Amino acid sequence: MYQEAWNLISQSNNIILISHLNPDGDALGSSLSLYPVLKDMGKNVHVVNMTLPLALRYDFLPNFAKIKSKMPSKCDLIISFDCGSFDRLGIDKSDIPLINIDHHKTNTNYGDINLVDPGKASASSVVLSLLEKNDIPLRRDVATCIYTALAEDTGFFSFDNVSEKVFEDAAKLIKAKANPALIAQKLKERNSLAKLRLEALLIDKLELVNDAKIGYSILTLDDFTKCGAIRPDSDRCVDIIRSLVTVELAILLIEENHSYKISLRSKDKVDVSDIALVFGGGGHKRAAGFTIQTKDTEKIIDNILNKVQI
Ligand SMILES: [Mn+2]
Repeated sequence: MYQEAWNLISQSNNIILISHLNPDGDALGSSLSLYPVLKDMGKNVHVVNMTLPLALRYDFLPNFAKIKSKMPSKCDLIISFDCGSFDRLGIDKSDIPLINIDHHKTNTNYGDINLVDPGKASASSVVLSLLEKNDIPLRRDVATCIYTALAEDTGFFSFDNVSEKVFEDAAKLIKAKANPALIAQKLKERNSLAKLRLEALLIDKLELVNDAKIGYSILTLDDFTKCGAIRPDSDRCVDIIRSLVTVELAILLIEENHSYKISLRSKDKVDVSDIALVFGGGGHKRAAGFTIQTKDTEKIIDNILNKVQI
């Protein structure tokens, strides 16, 4: 598969690197990590994400400013990153060949070539393997992107996807001059006041059920306005709910224009990707999500609680 993917990349000239809507560090880091490599190979490269605005905490990633929210007209290959299903790319179906680079166990294998390895802690680790198998030396800008993605998807080396291999990969990236302290500071210590206000509101509205083993909260569009917050300010807010000592399952409902986005997190008893799959979403064992076209939050919560036994 890796060889087949590399052959297709080598034969293509106009390449789009695209990641999932509401991108996280893995989505942006893994897609940006291939940009300098493909440019060095003489390709025309476009980095696309259909979300606006992007979270600014990722602005230190090399080539972040190159990300556009529009598909270029000329293209002969699309490479998608960290995206479990085609609809999460936010683009129309086309006949353009697609390489799907991912690590979600719920991935629907929607690519013509699928480099999907659920054993990897991040999509960027799949990119790292692709580069290593083709003897591409690790440049500092590439290492920074891959490390950022790996650090965020492992909760800065604290989640249960952390293994010896993760640290081996991290060591290689640091050897290639990725800067762990700087990356951590850029990602974790640049919150806006609006985000902190949103987090305070979320805690204020927190509901606990099942002997406080399940915690859920709701952020409405009004809440965002009240706090002066924008959508990326709610990234990782669901982790605050999971951090409560009794909570096994954390649920956060975030209102969108015509729907609700539901984020699910678990400690060790619930596989939240199973729940997300029931509602047409996907993800990992400890982190998953889905979108639902209703504004009836009571019904959403009831439906989720009916699927869980803890
Ligand atoms: Mn990921």
